[in-house]
Amino acid sequence: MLKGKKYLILGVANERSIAWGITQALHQAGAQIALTYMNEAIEKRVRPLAAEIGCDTVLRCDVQSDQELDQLFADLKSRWGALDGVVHSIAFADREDLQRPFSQTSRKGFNLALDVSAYSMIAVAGRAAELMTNGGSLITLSYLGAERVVTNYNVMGVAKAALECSVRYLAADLGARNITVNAISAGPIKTLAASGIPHFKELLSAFAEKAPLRRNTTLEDVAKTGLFLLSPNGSGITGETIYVDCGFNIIGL
Ligand code: 0WD
Repeated sequence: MLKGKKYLILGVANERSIAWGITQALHQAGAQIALTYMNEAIEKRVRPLAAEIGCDTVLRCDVQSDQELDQLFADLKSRWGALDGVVHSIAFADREDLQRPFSQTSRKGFNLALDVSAYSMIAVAGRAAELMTNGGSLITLSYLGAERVVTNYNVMGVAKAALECSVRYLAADLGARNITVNAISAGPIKTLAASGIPHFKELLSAFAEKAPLRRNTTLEDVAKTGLFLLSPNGSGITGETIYVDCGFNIIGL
């Protein structure tokens, strides 16, 4: 379905990463893929995964650096010329800011979480759009903590709210170029990033009890929706936050 199409994926940290689930789905659909890593430690984990899918475009990019972002897109331009889609699957907050009371959030911690988890989507989208000469699609990953208070999610909830809002403004900005921009709000999945959230295990079991589908969200659930949004099947959807959470978000009492 995606033969000949080219996708950039930011945020594969290991085989449990949501970005890796989406990468595999895109690969199975015939897409060509570029992966990024933020530092040498992550590079060591990403290269073997890239090899598994025959991907030879593995590039460095810490999204806090404008210079590294510029270099990434310059490299992609010279290798590929054009780009069809982007997966932005990156977030970070200081562990301390997820543990102390929200009212004690530091200015530095706030700026860090918002920079890595929300501004980076804008920085990536603007550069990617220049390569999407035939239209394209971008997706990012969000969480219910953007809208509701989830214990311990704290400053990351504020960052996800900014991210979802940025998705709407990006969609309006880039729509005239036939570029779609959407967020997937995923239910909790046990990944490296999730391990930074205190009491994550309890969150998982409470979630599976309450969710209409009575189970936790899987990588495959998210990957299938990612594939849909990034493929021609998602052509009429933009600016949305789509829940892939086994229905958890609809439950009141
Ligand atoms: O329950 C979950 N796992 C959910 C995750 C539920 C709903 C949403 N999400 C979101 C996360 O907030 C994030 O935006 O999905 C996205 C992907 O997260 P993930 O797959 O759960 O986690 P992980 O496999 O750790 O990938 C995130 C990666 C980082 O990993 P670590 O754990 O090393 O921080 O984002 C990357 C990094 O590889 N990353 C960066 N990449 C470039 N530049 C940077 C940076 N500055 N900071 C973090």
